[in-house]
Amino acid sequence: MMLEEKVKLIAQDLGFDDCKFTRAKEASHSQEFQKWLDENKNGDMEWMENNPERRKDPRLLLQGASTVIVLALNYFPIDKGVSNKSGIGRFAKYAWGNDYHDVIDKKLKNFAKALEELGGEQRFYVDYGPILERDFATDAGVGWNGKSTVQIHPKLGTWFFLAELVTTLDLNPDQPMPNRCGSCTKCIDCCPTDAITAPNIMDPRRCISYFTIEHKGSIPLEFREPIGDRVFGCDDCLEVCPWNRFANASKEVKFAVREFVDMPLINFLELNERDFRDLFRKSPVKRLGRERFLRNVCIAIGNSGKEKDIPHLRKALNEESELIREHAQWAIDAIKSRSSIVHK
Ligand code: B12
Ligand code: SF4
Ligand code: SF4
Repeated sequence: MMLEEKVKLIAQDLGFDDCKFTRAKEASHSQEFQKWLDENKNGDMEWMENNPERRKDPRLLLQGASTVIVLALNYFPIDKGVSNKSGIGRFAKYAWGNDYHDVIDKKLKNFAKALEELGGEQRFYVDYGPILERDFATDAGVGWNGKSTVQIHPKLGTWFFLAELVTTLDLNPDQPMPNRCGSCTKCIDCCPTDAITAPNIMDPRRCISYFTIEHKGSIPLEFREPIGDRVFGCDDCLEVCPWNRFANASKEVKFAVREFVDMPLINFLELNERDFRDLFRKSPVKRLGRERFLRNVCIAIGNSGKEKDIPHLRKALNEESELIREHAQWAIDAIKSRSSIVHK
């Protein structure tokens, strides 16, 4: 069996949905990335500024790096209608199950061990690593970077994670595929905050995913209403993508839908630190922390709640955190101003 086939078999055995190879070389859009940094589009994500040269070129990650192995893992959950009930906040689908970092990290460790036996030395990454994952995914022919900047796979659509192993093994590269967005602009048109400023250019400082997951402080007033009932991430530019018509449910049991996805928003206001940690154990939401999560919950109640929710928000006005108090007050005012319009 050829080395390439052996590696693809390892990926399949570990449950990955796709595995492709490309050369370890400077990322094809390293200049665009530098421009993005120079324009401070990383916002609060200061960690993106750390050693940008390394992020642009995987040869700086491992001496003798020859190949980038790019992996795709489907996370599409079976939707039981959870996202449509009133009084329930919306979590991005990628967070409906257990934290993908932990799930994929385990698989990558085993992958690296198997490659060692084939004579390779490697570093592996999923999300947190200093590598432009979508550039290498495109070069390897996993899919193409859609106008939303999300990588589209011809069979999985938008609903998959990326992971990479940078290895000294010399593997024959796969062929990139053409960009198949065509004249479609659905993702650009649907974005509630106009964060996709041009095809393939997204400004995180306008993105709901950024505000609800990465942003540390108070949410700027102009973005609070467009956030709607979202409490963690945003899927709008993914949901509308026509390439999702082929998507099937993920086979990974650890991505099975967790109970918190279906919990009434007001119940989240009752969580103390320990309850929060217990409820979101092994979930990516845990890393957000209770304070920022309740900030998001207040906005979602402010946008979708009713007068009966006001007493719950009033309780939140006694929180120690100024961040929570300020967002709870905003939510009370938003509900009141809506109901005064209705009563007029
Ligand atoms: C920072 C980050 C974010 C930020 C910024 C996103 C962004 N678009 O930059 C925020 C918090 C907003 C975010 C949101 C989301 N993220 Co995120 N994120 C990342 C992270 C850590 C870095 C991305 C990055 O380098 N951004 C900098 C910009 C410049 O790079 P880029 O968007 O990848 O753009 C490249 C191309 O677009 C290209 N390019 C630029 N200009 C042009 C012009 C033309 C004409 C062309 C052809 C190409 C091109 O060059 C750029 C550099 O390579 C990656 C993991 C990683 N290490 O790569 C995950 C990652 C991109 N995120 C992921 C996910 C799942 C999401 C969300 C779907 C989560 C959610 N539902 O809320 C959203 C999607 C929002 C969106 N439209 O992108 C997945 C995406 C998987 C996929 N199928 O694409 C990744 C790969 C994590 C993973 N390992 O699976 N994310
Ligand atoms: S994740 Fe939401 S806010 Fe961000 S670019 Fe996509 S649609 Fe716009
Ligand atoms: S919605 Fe349309 S333009 Fe956007 S990524 Fe999907 S196919 Fe491309």
